[in-house]
Amino acid sequence: MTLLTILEFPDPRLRTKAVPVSRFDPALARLAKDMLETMYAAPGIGLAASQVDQHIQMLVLDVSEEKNAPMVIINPRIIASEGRETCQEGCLSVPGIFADVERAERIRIEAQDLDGKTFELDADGLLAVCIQHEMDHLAGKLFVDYLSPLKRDMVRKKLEKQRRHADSTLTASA
Ligand code: K1U
Ligand code: ZN
Repeated sequence: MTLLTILEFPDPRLRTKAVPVSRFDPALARLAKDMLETMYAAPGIGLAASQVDQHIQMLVLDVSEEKNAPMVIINPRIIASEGRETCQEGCLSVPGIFADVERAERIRIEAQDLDGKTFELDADGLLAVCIQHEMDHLAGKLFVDYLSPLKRDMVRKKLEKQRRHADSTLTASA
């Protein structure tokens, strides 16, 4: 099993815009597999390639209860959307922080699979929220960007404090 390192806010690499995938080769399939393993281990329900410092338009997700419905979505494009809905979101790149974000309630995307085959997918509920959250990552956007600058700065300070505490705990036990 390969676990990839997940970049954390405010790492500037999370702001990189992902480029479209053009080579559907075994290396891409390997990255998708490693991303799924990293997502399940975190644990999370989604992961964008940008979060593991691979700036290509690929995301993985599994919003099933049983964690037995992995999906790999490449070069996604929202081709229709309707309604607005607010949902509480978390992010593996912003650990321990949860905030309400308003997004489209239903979306239809066009994307490609690992063989490069184009498909369309209708999504609502958690699936729609998760796809939009991961597509934001591919555009270099984070869910904390929907917060006020003041709240975002509070999040940054809280994460810095968490990291200082984790570092001092590690030093004390060394
Ligand atoms: O992109 C990410 O950082 C993954 C993120 C996806 C997401 C969650 C909630 C709303 C929108 C997008 C996560 O998976 S955070 C962890 C999480 O939500 C979760 C973890 C374990 C069980 C259930 C949920
Ligand atoms: Zn995220």
